[in-house]
Amino acid sequence: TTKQAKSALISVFHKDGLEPIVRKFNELGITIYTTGGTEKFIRDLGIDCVAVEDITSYPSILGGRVKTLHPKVFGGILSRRDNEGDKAQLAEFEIPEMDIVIVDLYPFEKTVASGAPEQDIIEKIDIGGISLIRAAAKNFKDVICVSSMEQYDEFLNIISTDNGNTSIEDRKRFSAKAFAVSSHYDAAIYNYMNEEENNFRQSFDKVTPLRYGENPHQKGAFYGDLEAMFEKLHGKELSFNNLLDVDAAVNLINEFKGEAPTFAILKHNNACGFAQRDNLKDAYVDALAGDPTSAFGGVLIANKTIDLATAEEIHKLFCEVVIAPAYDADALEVLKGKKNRVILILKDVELPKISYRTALNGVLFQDANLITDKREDLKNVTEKVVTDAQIEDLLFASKICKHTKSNTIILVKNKTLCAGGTGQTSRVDALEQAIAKANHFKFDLKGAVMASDAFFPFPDCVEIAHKAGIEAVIQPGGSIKDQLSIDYCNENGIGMVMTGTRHFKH
Ligand code: 93A
Repeated sequence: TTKQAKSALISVFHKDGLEPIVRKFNELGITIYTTGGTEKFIRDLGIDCVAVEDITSYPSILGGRVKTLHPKVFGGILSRRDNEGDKAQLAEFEIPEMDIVIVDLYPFEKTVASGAPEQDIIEKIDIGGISLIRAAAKNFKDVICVSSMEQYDEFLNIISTDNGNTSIEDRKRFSAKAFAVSSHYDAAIYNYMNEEENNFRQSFDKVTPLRYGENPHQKGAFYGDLEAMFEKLHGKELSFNNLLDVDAAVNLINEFKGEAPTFAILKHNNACGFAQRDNLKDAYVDALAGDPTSAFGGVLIANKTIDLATAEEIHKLFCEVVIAPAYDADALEVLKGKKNRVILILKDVELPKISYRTALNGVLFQDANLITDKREDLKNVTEKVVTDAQIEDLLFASKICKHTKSNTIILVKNKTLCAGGTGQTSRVDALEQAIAKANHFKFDLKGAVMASDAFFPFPDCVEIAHKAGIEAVIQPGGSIKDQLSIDYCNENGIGMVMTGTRHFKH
């Protein structure tokens, strides 16, 4: 059905392009209702109009935040023209019908792009305008909604062709466009509010094709900005599996930024060697001693500049990737001695605070695990008070534990990883794997400490640990049977601290 428009509400931020429409309305005898700035623009053209304040008997308040948000405005937009009740209520409350709604929203995106301060950006979140658009678009049976300057020409054409008449097809098409405008507008606000996620998603625009995926028969690619994180100095292309290891390595070493020289060796995303010493060479040598078998073909990462002495040690090992914040020139020459060895500088950048991974037919999203257990978080729950030196080792172990696949148990002594149990289906298995590995590589576990990524459901772990020589334990706590583990520790002189924070990693 066609509709003869008799009234229009105009509230536009940008006044450009409006003049011919307003003149056409004037010519067709269409009554124009309008808001402050738009009213001035129309009156300056010498054309008469009605201010919304005159309908609402209410001034624009809160510095313009509330100007059109009123039943006397929205009633006239949303009323169903074929509904007797609606008609009666418009008459009762003296609400004028609106047949045309023209809105140009506050320029939110432009304001964000201009680098304006947050306060200005927030003020550019249009509330009244977006509501006018939604109301008019909903009532497309009776109202035509012009929600974008792009549509002015087409709209002018429509009303000029048939004396202000609009067809239902036109109104429905303009309604669809209105919802495109409003959803785009809200998505822009959402993106602004979720800055972190937005920046992260933008980095997906860059693609690095990979030779293959996890296995040679799988295709692979990396979506992200590797250059923002690394400077590659040497070596072959990084593979899919290298990238996963590099990710694990970077996240792990990030926990030890600014600490004494620390070296980690990773295989299959878990640390198999890890040590902190007064100098980097010793840290590397002792990390390697933790599990020289696994280290073969591993990914190496240091928290300090790699010097010549360290490089000479590393050069004896077949390893895929070496990562460090910097390299001494002579050290770099030594490391470049193997053609394929990838040498990366890890730039001083913040790591993403969120994470995504595919699951089923979608994507799982979560905040990154940003909690690092600290001295202040520890609650000593046993009669035995853990010593200062033990606390150092416990926190050290907990940081490695946080970056190891669950279920995990990490055994540490004197800032050295003795062994870890990784990715086991039971915590007891993880512990037994760790003890067996430590024994195999001839670690004396007497006086070592244990970290667990989650609570102990039974006292079996502390019992096994005690028998292996472990003297202090760090764990989140929270099991209904915590007390059984605590009792066992008390009977056997073990110290235990609880953190309250679980560190699952899957
Ligand atoms: O601050 S608002 O969200 N509050 C309102 O009630 C309202 N009504 C219309 N902004 C509101 N508008 C917007 O004002 C329109 O979307 C348009 O961008 C602008 C037009 O204001 P003026 O006619 O005073 O220049």
